[in-house]
Amino acid sequence: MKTIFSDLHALQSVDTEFYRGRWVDAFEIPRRAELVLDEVKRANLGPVVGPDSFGTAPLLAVHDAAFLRFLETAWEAWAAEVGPIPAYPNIWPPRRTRMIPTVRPGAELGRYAVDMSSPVLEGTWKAARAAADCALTGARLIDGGEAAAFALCRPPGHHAGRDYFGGYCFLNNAAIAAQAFRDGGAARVAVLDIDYHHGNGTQDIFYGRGDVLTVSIHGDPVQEYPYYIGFADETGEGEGEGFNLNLPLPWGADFAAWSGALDQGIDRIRAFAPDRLVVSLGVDTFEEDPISHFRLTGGDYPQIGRRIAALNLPTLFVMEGGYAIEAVGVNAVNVLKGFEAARG
Ligand code: OKP
Ligand code: ZN
Repeated sequence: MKTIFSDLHALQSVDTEFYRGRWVDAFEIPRRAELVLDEVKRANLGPVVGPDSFGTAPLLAVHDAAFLRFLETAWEAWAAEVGPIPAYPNIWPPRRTRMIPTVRPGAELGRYAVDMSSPVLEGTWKAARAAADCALTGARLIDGGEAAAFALCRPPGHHAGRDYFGGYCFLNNAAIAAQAFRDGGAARVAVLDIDYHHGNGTQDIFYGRGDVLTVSIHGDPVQEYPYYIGFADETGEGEGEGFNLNLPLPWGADFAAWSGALDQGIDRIRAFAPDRLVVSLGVDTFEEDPISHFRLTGGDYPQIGRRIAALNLPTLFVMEGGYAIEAVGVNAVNVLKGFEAARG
C-alpha cells in the first residue's frame, strides 16, 4: 500500500511537555514519524508519496469555522502579545458561561484547548493542515480504487473535536477522511480506533449520526486520559443511537483481553456493512509505551492487521499515537504488513 507523508509535521515540535505537575521530555516528537517512515521504507511497504492540497472545505465539513480561524491565527496573536514562545492556556471557561469571544489570545486558547499537551507554535497550523491533507490524499487514493493506504499523519488527530483541540491533536485527521469518504459517495463509513486512548474527538463529531459508525478500544476513562468520555454506555444519540461502540479495558489488559474487544468491534463493523473503513492506528497499546498501560507485545501487531483485513473493506490507516520510540515504527508497520499479508 502507499504511504502518504509530509515533512511539514516537523513544524510541530517541543522539547518538553507538562506531565503530572512537571515539565518532562516531550513524548509526541517529530522523531516518531521519522521512525515510522524509516520502517515503511525498510519493510518495503510500498511507495511513499506527498499529500495533495485540499484547502479548507473538507476541514469545515468536520470542524467549526471559528475554531479553524482560531487555529490559523492563534500563533500570530499570541506572539504579538506575549512573544515568540509556545502558546499555552492557563485558564479555561467555567461551566455554564456564555462563550463570548474575547480579544485576548490566552483566553481564546483556553476556550478551545482541553488540556496543556498541545501548544500552538509558529508552524502548528501548517503541520496540522499537512496531516489532514495526508489523510485526505489517502481517502482520494482509495476512492480511486486502491484497496488500502497509510496516512502517516503527525500531529495525530483523534482527540480533536468539532471545536476543540488537545491530547497532541489539532485537526481530526481520521474524522476528516471519514467525512470525505461520505462526501465522495460512500453511504456508510466505519472508524475503528485502536489507539490506547479513547478517540473522544471522533466519537463526539459523529455522535448524532447513523452514517458513520465509531468504535474505540481504549484504556478505561475511569483510569485514563481523556477521563470524562469513552465509557461503554455511550452509544450515540438521536439518529446516531447505536452507532458508537466503546470498548474500555483496564490497565494491564493483555492481548487476550484486547483481542476479545477487537472481535466485538469487528463484529459490529461487519453488521454495519460500511463502504469504507478508517483505522485510527495508535500503537501505544505496546507493553513498553511510556504513557500507557496495556500489555500488547511486538508479535501481536501483525495479527491485528490480519484481523482487520478479514473485514475485506477499502481501508485507510491513519497514524495516531505510540511513544515507545524504539518500537513505534516496527509495531505500526507490522499492523500494515499483517493486513497486506492477509489480503494477498
Ligand atoms: C494522544 B494519543 C496521561 C497524560 C496524557 C495526553 C495524552 C494524549 C495521547 N497521564 N497526555 O491518543 O496517543
Ligand atoms: Zn494514544
